[in-house]
Amino acid sequence: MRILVTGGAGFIGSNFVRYVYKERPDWHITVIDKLTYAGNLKNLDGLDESRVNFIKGDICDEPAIEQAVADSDTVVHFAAETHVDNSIQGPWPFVETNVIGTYRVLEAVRKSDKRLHHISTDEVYGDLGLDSSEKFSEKSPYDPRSPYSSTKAGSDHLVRAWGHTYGVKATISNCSNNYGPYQHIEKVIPRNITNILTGIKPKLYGEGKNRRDWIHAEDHSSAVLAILENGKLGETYMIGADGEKDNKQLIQTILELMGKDPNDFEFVKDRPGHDLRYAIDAAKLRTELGWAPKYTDFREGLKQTIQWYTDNQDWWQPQKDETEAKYKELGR
Ligand code: NAD
Ligand code: TDX
Repeated sequence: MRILVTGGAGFIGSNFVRYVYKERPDWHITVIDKLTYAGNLKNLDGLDESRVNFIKGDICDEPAIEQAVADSDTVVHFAAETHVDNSIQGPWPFVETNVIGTYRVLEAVRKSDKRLHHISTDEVYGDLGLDSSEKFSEKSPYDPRSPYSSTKAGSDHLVRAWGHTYGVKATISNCSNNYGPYQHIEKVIPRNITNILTGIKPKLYGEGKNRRDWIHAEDHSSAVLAILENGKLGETYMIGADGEKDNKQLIQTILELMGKDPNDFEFVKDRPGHDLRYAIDAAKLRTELGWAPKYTDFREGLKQTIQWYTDNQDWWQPQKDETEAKYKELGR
């Protein structure tokens, strides 16, 4: 099996490459990644070059993606612009990579008749009420509310249409918020772990009441592999691990696990259009494909993640000042 992973030098893509490398020793993995600010070749350090090869390339570059797809048996498409705050400041790269890039990937798999799994997000369904117990499922209506989520929604629609019209052999998954090693320090968990490690107070947007449903990136990876191998073509699967927390609880747990006063954080300006709550019902994935998460104890997963950022300061230090300078301009 020759698998092509787009965006495999990013956070979840590299966790997936590492997972497949470990779980499927007879597979060959090719990563195609543009290495934007969010991609880092160090995320693939230590993997044997005879089993993993890397192409520095843009999924919007038609000949490059066509060739990479033609040389593989199956494609898992992670490459995207992913940070909501960036999408509010400058939406164009999101339209370009998430919509046009996905179009290029689809045309390439159509041309060489390859299997595709498309990685998407729960944010395409909009948000849920803070006090409701409702969860997103495969049947939830699309209602994206940020430039990021609207471009991911657009990419999902393209994938479905290419399956329906041209018979492209595709599946889609919509996952909740991921955490774990190799996540860029712009995102809430690594930002605030590294804030604490550098003597900066953790920052909570608005009143800290917004809720996210956390899953470890390794559990996301095992779910994607299960769908790739046993999912039904044309189907969508929700991925989530029942890890719902509000942002204040999250920051206080990080502070506590790092031996700090749980109230030693500060509130900052809210994100415009800030989605209130996401929560996932992953019953279809669990019952039809027999998938279950390994990281069921969030505190334990968070503890390991804190340890990873503590042990790997060389990995994130070079980006810390620039990342915080960008936030300072936004008042966040
Ligand atoms: P990330 O920002 O850490 O990594 C994205 C990777 O894509 C980077 O390596 C980047 O260099 C690469 N990339 C960007 N534009 C490219 C282009 N034009 N051509 C080739 N490569 C390009 O993102 P992530 O958090 O790992 O997210 C991966 C995927 O998972 C995305 O599709 C995202 O929408 C989805 N997702 C993320 C989460 C989450 O919590 N992070 C949750 C659900 C779904
Ligand atoms: O410092 C912070 N303080 C804070 O309170 C930051 C960076 C964020 N927040 C809040 C905003 C959100 O409510 O924490 C929550 C999580 O924020 P992000 O890490 O930016 O993630 P989110 O906006 O929820 O989107 C993420 O999950 C779904 C990923 O970035 C997306 O790519 C994915 O699709």
